[in-house]
Amino acid sequence: MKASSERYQSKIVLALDLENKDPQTLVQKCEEILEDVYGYICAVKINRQLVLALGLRTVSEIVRKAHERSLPVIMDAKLNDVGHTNSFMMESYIHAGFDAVIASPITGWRGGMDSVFELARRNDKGIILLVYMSNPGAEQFYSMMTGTGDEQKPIFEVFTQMAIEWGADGLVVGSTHPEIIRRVRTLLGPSMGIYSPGVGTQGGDAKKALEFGSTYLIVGRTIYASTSPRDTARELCKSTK
Ligand code: O7M
Repeated sequence: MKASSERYQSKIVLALDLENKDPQTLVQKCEEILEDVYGYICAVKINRQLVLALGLRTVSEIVRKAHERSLPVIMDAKLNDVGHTNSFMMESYIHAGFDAVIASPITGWRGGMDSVFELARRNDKGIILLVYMSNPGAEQFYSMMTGTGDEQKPIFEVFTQMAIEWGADGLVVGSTHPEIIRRVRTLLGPSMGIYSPGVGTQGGDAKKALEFGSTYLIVGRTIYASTSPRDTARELCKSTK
């Protein structure tokens, strides 16, 4: 991610969340948008909705197209099941060529995240953990206090601690919660990447997120649903260098 971000002078991860009932049109649109914003993004994120619509084999072709442009591709699987099914999903995503997979630390380590990290390490892939979501209701759970007495802290701080202990490669914190980004950055130190979705359409401020500690911005509709995705990506890229 660091090399790609430097190469393209961009902090933007394109969320490729396009929809179309016709699979062939959908693939074509994905490739068109990749071509259009090429040069202004540093990575691509693919959601489960695209895998549902196209199947993993076709999605792996899109991954290959992104790789041809030297762009890393992240699978937003939000993995959160028990070990053996997590392993199966992880193996499938690795086989499809993804460079990193997003998982949720909510399972805990033993029989949950342990196999995910083990597979990632063995195959030289990254794991990015979901620490605080961008939606307005995220506070209900992610800010919930846990522990007793002096040990009390919000769940997102526990997740941040887990990410450090487990050796995660990055964290997701919504751009719509800049104060949380600041707190997570303080706990993390400077080295681990914070990926922040929710820029633009969901109300998140790109510059503020970066100023408060984010490393990368995950951006979907603001770019691909704009009248000129290329111009929008270029402007966002330039204004957040
Ligand atoms: O820019 P948008 O709003 O069109 O899309 C945002 C993308 O970020 C979309 O792909 C979501 O799945 C993702 N996302 C969130 O919007 N909020 C979150 O809290 C977390 C994610 C995400 O990427 O999770 C890993």
